[in-house]
Amino acid sequence: MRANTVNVIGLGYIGLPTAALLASNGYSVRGVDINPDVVATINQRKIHILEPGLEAFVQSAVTDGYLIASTIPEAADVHIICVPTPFQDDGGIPQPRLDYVFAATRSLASLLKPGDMIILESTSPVGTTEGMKEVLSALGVNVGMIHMAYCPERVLPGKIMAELVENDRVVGGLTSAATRAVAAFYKTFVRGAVLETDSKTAEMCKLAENSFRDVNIAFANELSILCANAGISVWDLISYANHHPRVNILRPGSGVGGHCIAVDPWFIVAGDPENAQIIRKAREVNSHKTEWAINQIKIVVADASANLGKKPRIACLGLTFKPDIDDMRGSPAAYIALSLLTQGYDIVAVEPNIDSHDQFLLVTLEDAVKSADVFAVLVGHGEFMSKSLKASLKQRPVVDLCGVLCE
Ligand code: SAJ
Repeated sequence: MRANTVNVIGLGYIGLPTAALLASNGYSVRGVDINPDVVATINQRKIHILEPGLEAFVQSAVTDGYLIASTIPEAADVHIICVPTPFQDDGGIPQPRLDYVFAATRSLASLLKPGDMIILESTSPVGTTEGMKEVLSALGVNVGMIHMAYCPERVLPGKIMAELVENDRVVGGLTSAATRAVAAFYKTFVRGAVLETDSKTAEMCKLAENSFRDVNIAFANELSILCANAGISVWDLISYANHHPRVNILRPGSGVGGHCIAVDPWFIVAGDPENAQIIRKAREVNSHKTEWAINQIKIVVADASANLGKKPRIACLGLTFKPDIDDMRGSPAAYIALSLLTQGYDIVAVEPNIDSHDQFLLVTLEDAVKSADVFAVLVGHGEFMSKSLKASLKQRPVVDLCGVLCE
């Protein structure tokens, strides 16, 4: 029997697009969030996050009555948990916090009926799906009658609506019956392959994917420092090396930001600190790259100051955590700019993807070129990849962390 009703718990970057997509596929969806403002916004057919295409999906889903937002879940055939899994950083190895996952699990206990599916999509340490089962058992739920599985989200911000449908998915159930039931559910709205495994493999798979990227970016960032010290252009080097048929070096930058790649590897490290050596080192290398960048900028500013005989104005080009988005979460670029600002440097910022910022004076690229003395390219936005910018900055003091002036 096809499932008809779905609770999606947590209406953030993953939950809301998932809820809207399911509604557009004819499911009757209750979107659940503890924040009443989020709930009110969605019920008014609006959205509280920026994601291309999402608003149109939400508008028609709510108008047609397939999506209703609420602060509490109700009885349903499928319950999808998409709540945050932050980590706690007390100075040692950051530890994952599962309070939101377990609170969401507890909120379902009195609603469950035989055959229901509970699916965890939040990035989580290995064993979390089993932990949810224990939480329900402790509350007296007969967990043998519920299909529980882990199915990680894999979408890229900016392309979420397309990737939710097109990407392959990995489904790992606590039992093979759960895996089959949950995989059959995803196949009703996913065009990519739906791969079946167990819950622990699926949990590790998500962490491994993001750690793979972190390790590869760390390699590029380490090369960039080695090359700078050796007087070699890392961008030329990477372009030559990538002509090898089995080499594909990623791009160095101002560090790794966002809420996934800079976080998820710690879930592996926290689970097995002794053996997760490369993964831990990669995190450290990528964080070090950001501190190194701050120092490079200070060196160039000190030179400019001596030449100009005054305090130079620094233009920080880019503040977001990666190119061509407006998301500032965990942004190394914003960290660099803020760190210089709080140390008394004269900073202006060019960020074409946001309208205002409460800490930085935002200026246009044109104004920055006219008024600043030193330029720090912190994010490789499309707007900065122009021949005219390259020409304008040719003879000026520049720290180009993204290679925009070399392309
Ligand atoms: N970055 C570099 N050099 C590169 C590529 C990225 O410095 O060559 C930096 C970016 O500037 C950014 C950070 O890495 O600061 C992360 O950006 P990203 O584009 O690599 O990844 P996210 O965080 O936007 O999305 C990732 C994706 N995971 C993988 O590519 C393995 C996405 O598919 C996941 O769904 C998402 O994490 C998630 O939610 O886990």
